[in-house]
Amino acid sequence: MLRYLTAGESHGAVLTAIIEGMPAGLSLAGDYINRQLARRQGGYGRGARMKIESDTVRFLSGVRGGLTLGSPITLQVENKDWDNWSGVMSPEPDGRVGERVVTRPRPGHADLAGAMKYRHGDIRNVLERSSARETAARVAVGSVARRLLEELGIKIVGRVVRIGGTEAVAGSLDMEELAAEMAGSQLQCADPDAEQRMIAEIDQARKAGDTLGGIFEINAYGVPAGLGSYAQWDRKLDGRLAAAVMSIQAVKGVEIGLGFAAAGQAGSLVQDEIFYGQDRGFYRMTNRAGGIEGGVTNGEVVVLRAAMKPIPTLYRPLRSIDLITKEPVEASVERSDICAVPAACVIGEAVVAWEIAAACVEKCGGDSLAELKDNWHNYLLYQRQV
Ligand code: EPS
Repeated sequence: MLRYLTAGESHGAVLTAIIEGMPAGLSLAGDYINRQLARRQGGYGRGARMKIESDTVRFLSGVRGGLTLGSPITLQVENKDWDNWSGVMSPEPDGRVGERVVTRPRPGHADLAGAMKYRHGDIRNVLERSSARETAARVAVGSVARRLLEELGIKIVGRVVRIGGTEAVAGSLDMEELAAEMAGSQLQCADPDAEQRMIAEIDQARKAGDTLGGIFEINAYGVPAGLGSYAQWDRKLDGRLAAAVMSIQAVKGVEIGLGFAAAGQAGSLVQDEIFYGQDRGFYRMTNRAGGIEGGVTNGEVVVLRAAMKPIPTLYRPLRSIDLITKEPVEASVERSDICAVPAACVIGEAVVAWEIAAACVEKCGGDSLAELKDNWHNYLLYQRQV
């Protein structure tokens, strides 16, 4: 079983993740993870914090000589901003925690709900962990999963399909074409015309003291039929993918395949008819199911879309109530991004990679990569024979 936990505050010393269950013998280099971390930091519309950080990973356990050991892997990403926050965020009782106290909750953030839950009088105790800074750790973890999936011939590609009021044209689902169309994009968008309009919208939002959300799509290529299970609710892969993506900060909706659009169509128009060819086995001419039927992959590309709401920290703040005085106030203004949909798309890739890697390990087991690959190979052979 693959599992992981992350820890770390946004302005704390470091972010940490511990991964357990990764097979031994997987080649893993810091640079490979750093490339994904850099992708997450980019995207037009990010704020000043990203000029301070240059996220790089350090392995503290579980990797030796460039190969995983099969023991727990500890990943660490330093917060460069710690230099500016070591007093305010000090774990010691004689630190400066009385400074930069936040008492004006931002509507839409975890601020008020979190303070009520944990009985905090300083919202900083909430926002430091609810912040999307935590996703740097999840991208590092997802990169390890992505490396494992490469060994099994599975690739994960995300793209931004909407920012604010601008929608990208549907475009190709072919992996190579999609990657080529996105090369050089500042928004991980495969439609250059739409991208120009998206950038203009972000500029407008910045001027207006507002923020923008959007929709990103994650495609998983090379996934064989039979991952996940219909047999129990918590083994259904669509449910696990939806939970993983929904848990990304500011995501408010997830759909797989036709998703919400299927609800309004006739049953004959939303399924994928079944065909068979000697060379390719069972296949479909359409992919309305988004590659998953009954919680199980069906051999088609897994296609998932997520809606991200606009970031709740606004430079032109909304009305709120002070946590302590209970007086009407304007919500606090923290430094923030204008639009982080491209970053969320990279995070989406990471969490989808993790769930699919976990399903692969469940299907084919393996304490070592060699054993996993043997079992995987046999399973693929069987698939072609049926
Ligand atoms: C965030 C606020 C900003 C973002 C941050 C998420 O941070 P700060 O308050 O330090 O300027 O930059 O995102 C990251 C640091 C990151 O790495 O993605 C928030 O309030 O959630």
